[in-house]
Amino acid sequence: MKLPILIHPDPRLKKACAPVPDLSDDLRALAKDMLETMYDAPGIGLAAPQVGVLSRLIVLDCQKDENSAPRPLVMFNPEIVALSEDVNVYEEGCLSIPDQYAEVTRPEAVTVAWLDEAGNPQEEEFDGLWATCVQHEIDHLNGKLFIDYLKPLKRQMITRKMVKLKREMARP
Ligand code: GNR
Ligand code: NI
Repeated sequence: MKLPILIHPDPRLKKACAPVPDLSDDLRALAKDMLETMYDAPGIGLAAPQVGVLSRLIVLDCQKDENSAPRPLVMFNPEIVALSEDVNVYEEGCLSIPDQYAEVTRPEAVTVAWLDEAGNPQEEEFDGLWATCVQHEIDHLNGKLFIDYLKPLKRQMITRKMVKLKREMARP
């Protein structure tokens, strides 16, 4: 089932999310719906708060090359356990901030620990777009958006555009 994505500004996108204490069938079903919503958008990642659920759950698939097999990842309670000194600049976007893009500097590589859908602990190092995306998603779990890295004036400009967009979307 495809889920509606919250658009910034929304108080739910500013909240720190709670760790998932136990995996349940409901949470697994939510992860499946989030993947469907992400692929449909289309996007390369999605965090639970973007669909109004304040739990530490993200999904991602940065395999954007048409020829390679998809690699959907579901991460419960993801944590960055190591990061590189080297940084990378990526032009980021966000499904909660449609059609707005800006360069963000982040560590080039990160090691992430998480629980998979079966509840098994996983750990993997990511680089390139995967590293950027997983950091962007974990930021969502801490109430942080990519525009929070921008200068206040640029952030304000984007927020005003989103307020206007939401007003237009709400009009009959
Ligand atoms: O689809 C998305 N693309 C993207 C591009 C560059 C850096 C981060 C991202 S994540 C984004 C989907 C999204 O909003 N996830 O929270
Ligand atoms: Ni996002």
